[in-house]
Amino acid sequence: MVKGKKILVVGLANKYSIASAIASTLHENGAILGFSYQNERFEKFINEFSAENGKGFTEICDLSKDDEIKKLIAKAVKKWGSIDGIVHSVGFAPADQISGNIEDCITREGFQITHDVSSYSFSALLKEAHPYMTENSAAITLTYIGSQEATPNYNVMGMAKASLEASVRYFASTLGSKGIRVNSISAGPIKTLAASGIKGFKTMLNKHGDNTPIARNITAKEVGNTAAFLLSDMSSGITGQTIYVDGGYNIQATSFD
Ligand code: NAD
Ligand code: 0WE
Repeated sequence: MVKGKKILVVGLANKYSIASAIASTLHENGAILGFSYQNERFEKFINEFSAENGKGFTEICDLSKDDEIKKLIAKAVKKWGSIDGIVHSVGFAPADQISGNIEDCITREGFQITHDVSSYSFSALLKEAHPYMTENSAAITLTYIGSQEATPNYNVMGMAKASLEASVRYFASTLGSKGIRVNSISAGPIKTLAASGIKGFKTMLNKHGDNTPIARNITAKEVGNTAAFLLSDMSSGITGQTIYVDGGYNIQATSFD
């Protein structure tokens, strides 16, 4: 499906990361992977993971810094000559921006940081990488239904995800003629590092699982499989979309039971 494709994976922190499940599936399907990580804290894990799953390279990259994004893409181009795929699996909000009522928690600085790291970073990557992306290449990012529905506590992240989904449409629109497709996966809740920092997450996860058409939560592996499809030529007719991997949760109306 993605055999021989050179794919850059951004947003791997540990084995629970959605990026980890995506990278394993890509590796199992013959892709060559390069990884970037946010800071030194993740270096050991990334190097070990890359040795087992990558056959590519690893590079530190704080996505809030333009010069680090430039260096990352330069490294990929130096190693590979061109790029066939990008996985962006990154999100961050200061903790106070994703807790309580929006009118109490939103701040100018919190809004700016959340949108910078969670939305602009995807645009920044594509802005830098697109000249080196091949015909039949693809980029994906991860989003959440809180972009479309006012979800308790998700707050400023929801606003940033709405911006991220819009950016997918804008980049898909102009990069399509160059053979580059851009899509997002809207995943149902999964227990990861980012999620474990959220109070009441476990209760939410259980309720969510009971309220999906498939009567369970989705797995990171299921996101990985969809990611491999979207990065492969099997999805050549799909661009600018938000693909829901949420067990069908999003198609239901509010239950009045
Ligand atoms: P995670 O904590 O494993 O991954 C988040 C990643 O973002 C980490 O690798 C972290 O290092 C990286 N990151 C944060 N700030 C960064 C910066 N300034 N520069 C570079 N990297 C930075 O958690 P995850 O749940 O795997 O999250 C991945 C994506 O999936 C996020 O976009 C998240 O919003 C999305 N998502 C998660 C869920 C869920 O329930 N876990 C559901 C839907 C969508
Ligand atoms: O996108 C996310 C979580 C992203 C996230 C998580 C944290 C926790 C630690 C972003 N920033 C931070 N900052 C921290 O300091 N998800 C889709 C998972 C998630 O987060 C929620 C959810 C769900 C689901 C927050 C509130 C309500 C639901």
